[in-house]
Amino acid sequence: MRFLRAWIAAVLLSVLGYLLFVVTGSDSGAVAYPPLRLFGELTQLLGIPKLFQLVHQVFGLGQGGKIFAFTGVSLLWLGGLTVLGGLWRGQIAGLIAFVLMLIFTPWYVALGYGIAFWFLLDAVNALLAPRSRVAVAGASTSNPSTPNPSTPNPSTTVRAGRTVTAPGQPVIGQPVTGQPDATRRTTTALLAAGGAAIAGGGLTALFRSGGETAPAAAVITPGGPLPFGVTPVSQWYYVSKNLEPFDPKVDGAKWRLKVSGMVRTPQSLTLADLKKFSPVTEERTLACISNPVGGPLLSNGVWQGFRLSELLKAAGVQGGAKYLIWEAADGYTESLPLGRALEDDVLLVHSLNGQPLNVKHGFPLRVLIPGRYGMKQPRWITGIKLSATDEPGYWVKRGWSKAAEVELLSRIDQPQEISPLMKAGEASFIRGIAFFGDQPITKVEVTVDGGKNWKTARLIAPRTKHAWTPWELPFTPTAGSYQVAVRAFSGSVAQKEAEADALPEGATGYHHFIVNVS
Ligand SMILES: Nc1nc2c(c(=O)[nH]1)N[C@H]1C(S)=C(S)[C@@H](COP(=O)(O)O)O[C@H]1N2
Ligand SMILES: [Mo]
Repeated sequence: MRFLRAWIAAVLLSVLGYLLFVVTGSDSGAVAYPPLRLFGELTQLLGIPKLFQLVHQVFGLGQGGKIFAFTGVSLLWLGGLTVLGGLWRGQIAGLIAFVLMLIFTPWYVALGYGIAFWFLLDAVNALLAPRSRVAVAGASTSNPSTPNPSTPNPSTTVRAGRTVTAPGQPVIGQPVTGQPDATRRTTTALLAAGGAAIAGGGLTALFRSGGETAPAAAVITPGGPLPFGVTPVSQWYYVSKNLEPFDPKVDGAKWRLKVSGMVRTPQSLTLADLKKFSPVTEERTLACISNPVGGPLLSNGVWQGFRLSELLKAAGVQGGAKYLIWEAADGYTESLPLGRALEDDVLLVHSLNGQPLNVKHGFPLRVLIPGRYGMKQPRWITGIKLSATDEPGYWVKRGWSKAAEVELLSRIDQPQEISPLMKAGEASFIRGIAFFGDQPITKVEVTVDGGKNWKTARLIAPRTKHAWTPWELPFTPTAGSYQVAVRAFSGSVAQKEAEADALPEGATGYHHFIVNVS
């Protein structure tokens, strides 16, 4: 019972904290949500390459790892508070919670939650605890051989302002009937059920987004084919360090892009101010470093924005500056050597496929750097800091590549890897895309016999040098089993054949699978 009450208090604390977090705006770092902080700390641990690999080997790929991590965190958080509240009364439990939370939250958050837990626990105990000798005796008779050390001293359960004997309650000292107060029981049940419903509902909401979300650290199993042209926003791949409901919802009216650090004229720009830079529209492919060979974590879109170099010119970069540090509304950070940042292919974009960026994909402004994986390109940016020293980015600190330059890749989309369908004697094509960031694809080869023979595919010229290159090879199969694979070239650079996991530098190896034709 004590543990049930502690659990109720823990759930109430979590729900109230979450409401506070939402009301104060998830993009203000001032009021953090401790379970999320804990999640951040744990993913930092999971970013340790060996540990990451292990978790994914044990728990499978894709969404599994993230759900595992979040479930673990929830258990740790709710379980931890429940144990504290079950063993100690409010003041002590709150104090211990405060001290433990100092490990992963700022002191003022830890303090607030410590105090809140103290009061909530006392309140829940006062409301629901047995408050007469009879009830206490009842608790111990039901378990006579193991006196419960956490059962409060009967005298302390009688609280000021509460009547000890309510109508219908057994009189103190009377023999135990084993019948706890029905009202209290109902209240407990209702509160517990409500708490469970809220906790359950919350968790469901968190994962409603289904198989789409994955940390940069996640590996996803190959999915359906990619549309070869522009990826509709609704089908655009999505990866975030945040659980999707916690992605920052930036208020466009209040938003400012701050340029600070080693600049002559620090800037604070509104969305309207961005219009003064010359507009650039370009089709570009974006890929996640955790995309496995043949995986779905890459998309191709038409972006609209302006050149970072123009903004930096306006701010006037000082002599000693060597790095550009990105700041984002979700606390994500990344950095880029200044030399790369000044090249005129680095864009700040506010639109995708003719629409303003939506929340998921970075409203109001995100970074595009050709030749680098998505992790180098923050969304929801709020600041650009010029610095003499580098600051490793969010995923870099968690074991991922520092430069995150894209690997030369190619993939087969038709037939699909999952349930490949080809009919004997029917004239068809093997199709797919190849991509090498800012470098051109010059040749794509396809084998249908496990690599004994390679045929050159026809390339469909990409509309821009930063978009993927579609390719196709006519193929009229006869009945049988085919080991198909693809490999791409960029001038003298050949796609790596050696298979490597996505962590830490991005996956390599040929996309290959078996097609049975009948
Ligand atoms: N602020 C912020 N920017 C971010 C991330 C993030 O978690 N927070 N994730 C990065 C990663 S790992 C990738 S692959 C891309 C994904 O962008 P998309 O979901 O719009 O495709 O955003 C990048 N930018
Ligand atoms: Mo990513």
